[in-house]
Amino acid sequence: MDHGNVDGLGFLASAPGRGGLLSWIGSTDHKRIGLLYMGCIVFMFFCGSILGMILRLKLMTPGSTLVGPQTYNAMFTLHGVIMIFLVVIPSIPASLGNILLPLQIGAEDVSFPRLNLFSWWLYVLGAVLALVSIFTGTGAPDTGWTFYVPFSERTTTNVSMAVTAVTILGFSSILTGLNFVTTIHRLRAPGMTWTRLPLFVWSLYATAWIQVLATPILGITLALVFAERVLHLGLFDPGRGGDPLLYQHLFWIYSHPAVYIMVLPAMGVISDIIPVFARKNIFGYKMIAFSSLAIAFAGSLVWAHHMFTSGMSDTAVLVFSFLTFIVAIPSAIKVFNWVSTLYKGSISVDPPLLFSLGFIFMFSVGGLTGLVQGSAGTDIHVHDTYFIVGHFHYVIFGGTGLGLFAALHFWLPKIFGRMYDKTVAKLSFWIILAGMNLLYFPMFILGLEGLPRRYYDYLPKYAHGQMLSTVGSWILAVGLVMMFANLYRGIRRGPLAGDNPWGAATLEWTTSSPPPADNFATEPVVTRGPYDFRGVARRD
Ligand code: HEM
Ligand SMILES: [Cu+2]
Repeated sequence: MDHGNVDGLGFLASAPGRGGLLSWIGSTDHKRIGLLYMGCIVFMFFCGSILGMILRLKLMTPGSTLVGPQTYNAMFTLHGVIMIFLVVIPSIPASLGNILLPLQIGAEDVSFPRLNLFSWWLYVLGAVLALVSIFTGTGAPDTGWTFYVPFSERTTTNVSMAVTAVTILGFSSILTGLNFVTTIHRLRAPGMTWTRLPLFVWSLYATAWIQVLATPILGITLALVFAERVLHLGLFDPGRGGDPLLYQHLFWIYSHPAVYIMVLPAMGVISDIIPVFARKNIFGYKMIAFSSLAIAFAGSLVWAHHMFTSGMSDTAVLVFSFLTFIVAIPSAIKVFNWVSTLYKGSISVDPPLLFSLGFIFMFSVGGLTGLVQGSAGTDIHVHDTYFIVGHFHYVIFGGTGLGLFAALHFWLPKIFGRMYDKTVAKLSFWIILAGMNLLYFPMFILGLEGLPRRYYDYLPKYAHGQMLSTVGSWILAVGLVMMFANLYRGIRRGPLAGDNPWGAATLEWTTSSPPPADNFATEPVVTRGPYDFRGVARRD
């Protein structure tokens, strides 16, 4: 049965008498909830990118231009808060994970559909509070997204509301994680053994454990900052006998694992895409599945590599530096296995594969520069310089961002039943890749030359690199607009995609596009692995 559902629109169609907005914001269908997340995330990405573009415009030339220093501080704070907490952390797990997890394991929904909807409402509440914090109180938060004490306790800007917002977002993330762990344990279709799980599901599983175990620490820590501001307890504020290093430990015990909440699902996406476009079973399935868990575990032990210059003991610096290098091993295993899967594959260069290759390239640059920061000696030189800004944009934008774009190009035809223009998609990929590298590569050089991050003004000797970087941001913006416009147009009036346009072997491709409300006409029985392409045809 090909493209059976597009006319009936599957889960996108409203049930008789229950149409309109309410049937979306009150829906417990995991696919609808996933799309609600996706809409919010794309909107927040737009807001965050505009802020980033303005920051870049300000930095194009030295001196006081465009915005004042206080506004600049508020803008990089909001850019960071929006991009981290409202875009990248929920991006793949909460939107595509929600849509795909039940489909990939052959379930009708997640374990707790109402809790799932509640998570989304918490996300909306957190997002609204974060945005309201800009316009209320005595000024937009200006601490940076890390809310470091003692400044975050003493500044008169609206930090209390911002930390409340982030705490609420944390609860949303914890509940999603709980839901996913339970779903994967309990709702797998007959025959869906642990070694037949698609690798995207494995990555969601590892991510969910981090969400459940690490996120409460962020909630508690930021609640304590709030309490300090209101009650002046003196836990963190050295002026009251508190310990600012304690804050940094608590903050990074969450926030380092959080970078794996951001990147593991993207790695899962890449692991699902590469075999399809190489038409080969994934090389080293068990190693990739296991390395997700290993990254989640080892990644929870390395938080203090953010604090090498904070005055910790030398022993602590040594230990955390060593542990940091260990995380590189499971990450490298994945990269090697993806490349081995491509080797001698029958490769079709479709947009999802291009974005995946972009991920591997950008993530490798980000990962290797991460080792520069992981070794304590070199980190002292690059700490708090633009090198860091370059590094994390390569990892989270070049990595997670491109992973998300790969996933959108891979799965939107399934979710909406229609195909975008592939030529435009490929063109937008190349423009995005060029823009990203022109935007972020100069930052490595600027950082090595000593340009500090988060400074409003800079010496003229940095002007050349800053200018290049700003031009890169314009190229990137053109590519992003082109990509989103193409996807939107495809969803609205692209040609019908069919049930399995890429010839993939995971379960979601066996149901119609878009899938019906309860996913499968009859409960699927799984008899083979997720990357076994025997007898699976490509559509064109
Ligand atoms: C349109 C693309 C983007 C541009 C032009 C851009 C630009 C910038 C600039 C200029 C800064 C400030 C650096 C400073 O003065 O310290 C910054 C910081 C930051 N950006 Fe981006 N960025 C973009 C996309 C992203 C994305 C997609 C993410 C998340 C994945 C992200 C996360 C961050 C974070 C966490 C900071 C640190 C804020 C801080 O220093 O507190 N950015 N970005
Ligand atoms: Cu870290």
